[in-house]
This record gives sequence, structure tokens and C-alpha cells, in this order.
Amino acid sequence: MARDLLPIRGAPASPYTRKMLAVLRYRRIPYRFIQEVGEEELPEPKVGLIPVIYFRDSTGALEPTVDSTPVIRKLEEEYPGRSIIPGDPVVAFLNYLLEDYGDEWLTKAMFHYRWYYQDDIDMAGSILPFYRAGVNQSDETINNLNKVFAERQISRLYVVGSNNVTASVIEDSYRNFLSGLNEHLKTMPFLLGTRPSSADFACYGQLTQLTQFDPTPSRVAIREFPRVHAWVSKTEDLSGWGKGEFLTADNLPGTITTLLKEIGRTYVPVMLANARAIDQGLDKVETVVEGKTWEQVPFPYQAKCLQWLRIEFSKLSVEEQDSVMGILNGTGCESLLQKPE
Ligand SMILES: N[C@@H](CCC(=O)N[C@@H](CS)C(=O)NCC(=O)O)C(=O)O
Repeated sequence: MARDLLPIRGAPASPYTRKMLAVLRYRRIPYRFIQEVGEEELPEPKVGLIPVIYFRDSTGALEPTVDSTPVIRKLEEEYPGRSIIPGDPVVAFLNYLLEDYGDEWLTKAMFHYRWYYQDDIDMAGSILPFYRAGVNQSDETINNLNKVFAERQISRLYVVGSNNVTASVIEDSYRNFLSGLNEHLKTMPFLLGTRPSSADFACYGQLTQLTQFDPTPSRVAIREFPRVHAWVSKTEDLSGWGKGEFLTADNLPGTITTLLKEIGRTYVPVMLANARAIDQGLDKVETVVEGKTWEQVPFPYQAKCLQWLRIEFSKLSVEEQDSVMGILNGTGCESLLQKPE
């Protein structure tokens, strides 16, 4: 029997939507992309996030599912071939970590740049409302939506930890990541080898916006890292990419260590401080990222992400865990997996 087109609801300006669309294209999973409100009657997910992927449950009903990381694993089970999870369990763990960094840290830069500087606010505010409402809306309707939407998003900058204290940490980390990825791409076309992994798609999703939509961070990429800009465009549609291998734990290049060090410098202290604040019921996360203060309200979802990462680690054999720790040792990432003193 021919399979249904997999419904995915989302928006072009949503980095996680872009992540999933690129996954579906590379994996050659036939889909239909639903962009507009009311385009098709579909059930709403419990958590109001996009993208929403609709799997069929055992009764044949469409079940709304959110959260790209587990959705990717479910797709691996349901659709064989062209896997984006490396076969070596140690490399698969690094892939999980890099994917979470893309999803949970790079997104801070994405949301920060979009709603912090006036040029970026103006661009996103004037274009994004068309995506959901339709390009045939009147200017008046769009202008009203622009105002309401921009105000709502600006008022939510605190959720990702973007504020006047953290702005320079976020912006330095964006540049450092681009620089690390740029060096890495000189040696191979994807993060973990000559075929793409879910970590590539996570970083790609955020970078579609950072390097190619929002003017302030795009300027950085265009002027200083054109290679990364090109990588983003190419990664959008890898349906024709038919070759390649994943790295194995014994042939990781030094450029991966450099990227892990950048993750260890930023994502790691913030994820740990956030989890601690949630454990202790504090109303503020406070930590230091390379001598600079980080302050934000606790983010319960990111504490769960850390738990999930630790669960992935616990699934490895003792030898595999040792191998992961050997790779992470000295990068700062090892403390994610160590018991606090
Ligand atoms: N962890 C989720 C995050 C999805 C997410 O945060 N989506 C954003 C848009 S990119 C969203 O729907 N935000 C709520 C809103 O815009 O109302 C995933 O990986 O899919």
C-alpha cells in the first residue's frame, strides 16, 4: 500500500520546522507541509509548539507529535534507510550532544538576535505574520499582527536568557560557533563525517535564520563565514546526497574537539546551573560564562534535556562510556555527565 504523505505543520521562520523539513528531504520521506491557519483541520498538540508531525496511531487516527529530537528517532524506526544517527554508539552519543547544543543553545542566539535589535525586529515583525496568515492579507491586518507578535516575542526574550547582561555572551558564542564550524567544514562536509547526522540538521535549522534571515547575525556570516552560509543552503535539500560514512570514535578530527570546547564553555555551565536552580526551587539561574555573568529565569524544559542526555549516556556500555569520557575530557563537556561534588 502506498504510504500517506506525512503531514508536518510549521513555518518557514521556525528553526525546528526547517530542521525537520531538511531531515524529511534527506531521508526521502514523502511529506506535506502545512503552513497556514485553517489550511487543513488537524488536531492540536497538547503543547503549542511547531513543528507538529502527524503520525498515525494504531486506530489510524492522526496523532499530533512535537519535539524534533524524539520525532527524529521515531522516524528512524518507521522509515528504514538513509539513517541520520551514527552507527558507532560513542559517535551517536556525541551526535545527541551536538544536536542538543544546536536545539537548546544556538536557539538562544537565534531568538536573541531576532528580537533584540531594531533592524531585526522590524524585519521579522513585518515578514513573519504573512507566513501564518497568508500573503493575501491586507497591509492593515499584517501591520496589526506585526505589532502584537513582535511585542509578544520581545516580552519572551527572558525565557531563553537574552538580556543586557547576557547579550555579549550570546553574541560571542555565535561567532565562536561559526568559526569552529567553518574550520571543521574545511575537512569534511558534515559534523560527523561525509554524511549528515541529526546534529547537522539541528544546527542547520537555527542557522537558516541566523545566517540567512535576520540581518544582524546574517551580516556576520556573510562577511566572515561565507562557507557556513553556503553549507546552510546546501543542507536544505540533501535528497540527492547518496554517498558518505559517519566517523567512528577512533577517527574524530581535532575540529570536533574545538567545537566541544565551545560547547563546554557556554552550553555546559548554563545547562548545569539551570538544572541546579530547578532542583533547588530557585527563581533565578546565576552562573559565570568565562568571567561574564549569566542570569536568567529557570527553564524547566532544558533541565529535562539534560536528563535525557544523561539517559542516553546511561544506555552505553562501560567501555563506550569510558570512550565518551576520553573524548570529552578537557573540553568542559565531561561535567555534564559527572555527579556534582
Ligand atoms: N524542542 C522543540 C522546540 C520547538 C519550538 O520551540 N518551536 C517554537 C518555534 S521555532 C515554537 O513553537 N514556539 C512557540 C510559539 O511560537 O508560540 C523541538 O525540538 O521541536
